[in-house]
Amino acid sequence: MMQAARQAVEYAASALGFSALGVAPAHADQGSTLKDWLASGQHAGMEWMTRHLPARLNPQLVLPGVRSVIMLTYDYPRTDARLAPGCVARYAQGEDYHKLLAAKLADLDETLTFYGGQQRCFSDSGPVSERFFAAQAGLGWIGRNGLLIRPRGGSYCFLATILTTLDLPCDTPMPNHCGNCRRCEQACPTAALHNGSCDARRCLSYWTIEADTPMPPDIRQAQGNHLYGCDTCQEVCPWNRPRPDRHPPIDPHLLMPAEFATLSPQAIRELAPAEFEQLFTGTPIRRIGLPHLQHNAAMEPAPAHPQN
Ligand code: B12
Ligand code: SF4
Ligand code: SF4
Repeated sequence: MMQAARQAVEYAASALGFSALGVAPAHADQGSTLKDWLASGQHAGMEWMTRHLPARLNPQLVLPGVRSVIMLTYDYPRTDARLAPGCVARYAQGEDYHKLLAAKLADLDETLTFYGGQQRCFSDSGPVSERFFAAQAGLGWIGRNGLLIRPRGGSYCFLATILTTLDLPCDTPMPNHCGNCRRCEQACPTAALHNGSCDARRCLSYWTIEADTPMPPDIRQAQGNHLYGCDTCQEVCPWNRPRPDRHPPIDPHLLMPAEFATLSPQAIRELAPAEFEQLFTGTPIRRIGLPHLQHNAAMEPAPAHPQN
C-alpha cells in the first residue's frame, strides 16, 4: 500500500515537472549545525529563523503525526544571469516560484490524501530544513557552497517539501563529492563561505534580498553588478557544467520577460512606483519593494576613505 502511494506521488510529480523525488524519515537527526549557525549570529537580521528553531528541528511541531518527508526538486532555467549591466539570480528571473510550486504541491497533497495521508506542503515557505531533508532523501549532497548538489543535475533547482503522516519507503543519503575542490569559497565576492557554511552577514543574496538595513560599505564595494541575489558560488561549481545527456524540463514561467531583461540599473534608479508594480507584480523581485531594489541598483563603489 505504501509502495503504491510512493509510486503514485512519483508519477504525479514527474507529470507536474518536478525533476526528482526522494523520501526521508521525519525523525532524521539534524545534529547541531543549525543551532550553531544561529548561535554565532550568521542569520544576520533574519530573526524569524530563531523564532522557528524548534519547528525546524522537529517536524512533529509542524505536522503532528508526521512520519515521512517527501523532498522534490524543480529545475529553474540556467540562462545567462546578466541584466545589463545588473545581475539577477537565475531563480528569480521569472514568475514567483512560491505560487507556481504551491499549486503543484496542492495536486500532490490530493494524491497522498487518497492513500489516507495528512500533509503540509512548502517550498521556501515553511519552517523546515529543506537542504537537510533533501540530502537525507538521497537527492544529492550539501556542497561547500551550502547548496544541495545533484550528481547529474547540479544545484540550479528549487527544493519543495511535503510532510506526510504516511510511512513511505525511504531513500538513503549519498556521499559528498566535493573532494578537494574549493572553487565556491575562493570565488565568493564577500568571503561568506567557510567550512560549508554560508554566513548571511556577508552574503550578497542576504543584502540584496532579505536585509532591511543599508549595505555596509565593504559589502557595497564587493557587490559588483549583483542587483538581486547572487549565483557566483553556483556558477563556478563544476557540477553545474551543462551535461549533454541531461535536459531537464524548462518551465517557461521561470524565464525572464524581455522588457525586464533590457532594464539597466540606471533605469531602475529612475523607476516610478507604478512602473515598478507593472513590471514586477507576480515576480520574486516584487517582494523586496522599489526602495530596496533602487538601493541595490546604486552600485557605485563606496566613497574612498578621506586619507586615501
Ligand atoms: C535562510 C535562507 C537563506 C539565507 C541564508 C543562507 C544560509 N546559509 O542558509 C540567504 C538569504 C543568505 C540565502 C541565500 C541563498 N539561498 Co536560501 N534559503 C534559506 C532558507 C529559508 C533556510 C536555510 C537555513 O535553514 N539555513 C541555515 C543553515 C545552517 O542551514 P542549511 O544550510 O540548510 O543546513 C542544514 C543542513 O545542511 C544540515 N547540515 C549541513 N551540514 C551538515 C552536516 C551534518 C553532519 C549534519 C547532520 C547536518 C548538516 O544542517 C542544517 C540544519 O538542518 C532555505 C529554505 C528552507 N526552508 O530550508 C532557502 C534555500 C536554502 N535557499 C535557496 C537558494 C536557491 C539560495 C540562493 C542560491 C539564492 C540566490 N541565488 O541568491 C542563495 C545561496 C546562498 C548560499 N550559498 O547558501 C534554496 C537552495 C536550493 C539548493 N539547491 O540547495 C533553498 C532550499 C530554497 C528553496 N526551497 O529552493 N538563503
Ligand atoms: S550567494 Fe554570492 S555572496 Fe552568497 S555565498 Fe554564494 S557567492 Fe558568496
Ligand atoms: S564549487 Fe567545488 S567545493 Fe564548491 S560546492 Fe561545487 S564541487 Fe563543492
